[in-house]
Amino acid sequence: MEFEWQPRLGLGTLGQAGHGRSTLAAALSRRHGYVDCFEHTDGVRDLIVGGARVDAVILVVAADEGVRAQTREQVRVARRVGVACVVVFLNKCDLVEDGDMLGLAEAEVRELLSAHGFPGAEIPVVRGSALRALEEDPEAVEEIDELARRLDTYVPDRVREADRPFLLAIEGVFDRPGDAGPVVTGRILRGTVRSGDEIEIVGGRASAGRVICAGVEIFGRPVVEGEAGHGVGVLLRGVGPEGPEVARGQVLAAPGTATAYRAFEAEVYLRSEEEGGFGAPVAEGRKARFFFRSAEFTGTIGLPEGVREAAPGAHSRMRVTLERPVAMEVGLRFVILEGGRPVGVGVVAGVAGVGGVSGGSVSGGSA
Ligand SMILES: Nc1nc2c(ncn2[C@@H]2O[C@H](COP(=O)(O)OP(=O)(O)OP(=O)(O)O)[C@@H](O)[C@H]2O)c(=O)[nH]1
Ligand SMILES: [Mg+2]
Repeated sequence: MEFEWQPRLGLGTLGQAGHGRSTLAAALSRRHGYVDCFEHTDGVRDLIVGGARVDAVILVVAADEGVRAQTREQVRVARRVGVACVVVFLNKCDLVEDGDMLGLAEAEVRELLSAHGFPGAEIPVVRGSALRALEEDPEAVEEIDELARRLDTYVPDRVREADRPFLLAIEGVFDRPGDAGPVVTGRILRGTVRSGDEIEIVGGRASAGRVICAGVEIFGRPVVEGEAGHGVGVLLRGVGPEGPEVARGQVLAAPGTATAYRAFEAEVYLRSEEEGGFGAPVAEGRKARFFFRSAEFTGTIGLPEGVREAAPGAHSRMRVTLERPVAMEVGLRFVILEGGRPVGVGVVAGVAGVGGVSGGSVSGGSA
């Protein structure tokens, strides 16, 4: 075959339970490399808890049933946690003889995707039968190949972390005699940093502002450049008393590329008691610790309009107000801690101005 699918992306399958996620993942993996089948029935939990980055999801919709409740909820959450790309596989077409019905099912999915801010009109919808493909039916196999081709052409290549704007999560701050300013240590999450670069300090208790990188070190040795993935020391010039201060929990960022917020919306999975989570439902107004990147912050949990409690062992939506601003963006993951134990995992789904989040509720079902 001339076409060759490279598993260059984080890909997962979503869809209503029973619509054929596992069968499709098996059919696609067998011919074109690894595709992750989110294992939980609701799929939403995998989007929130799954550590691996998901570049795109294949939304599996059984043609004989069409869009169902889980399909809707998954599309909503996928959008909220920042999944950039969706491709649809209209499965079980072997069960549907009526071409009009296939057209209707396709239109329904496109409409659902559009309602949540995905480009529903242009998203590829491939019709097929994962089960027949697994049984080596040639026509069904060709449909799977078509799905792989559409994934290859439609889903953009992942941007290398090193090619994105510089971002470092500050883990430590040290003063050394003879240096022009403090040395900040941490891991470079994105981009690169070099001596002479202008850097913005964002978030945290300390006042933020712009400083200059006066040197980069790896294991205490000066280097020309630090790159995404490296643990580095960054020597800063221009930090306090007149300039900004610097502390653990802030980030260093390329100027203008990071913003700190106190209030944010999130999609959260609270662990069940058996998983080490809360023993009882979490009420509105409860305080907890939120761990972002390299530090913990105290915050207050808010719940959607009309919701009194968030249940352990389930997915919920929250609006959190932190005591101090943290650099964040949609898609950023965090852990909720209680007495030092991880009791929940969340993904930032929306942000609002520092200190001034406008009135109340977590936004509803549609985007
Ligand atoms: N007729 C037909 N049946 C299919 C097709 N794909 C999957 N099935 C059947 O549908 C049922 C569910 O398929 P799975 O792949 O287990 O679905 P799933 O979405 O992973 O479901 P859960 O993991 O149980 O939530 C199984 O009995 C499959 O054999 C298909 O293309 N045509
Ligand atoms: Mg399955």
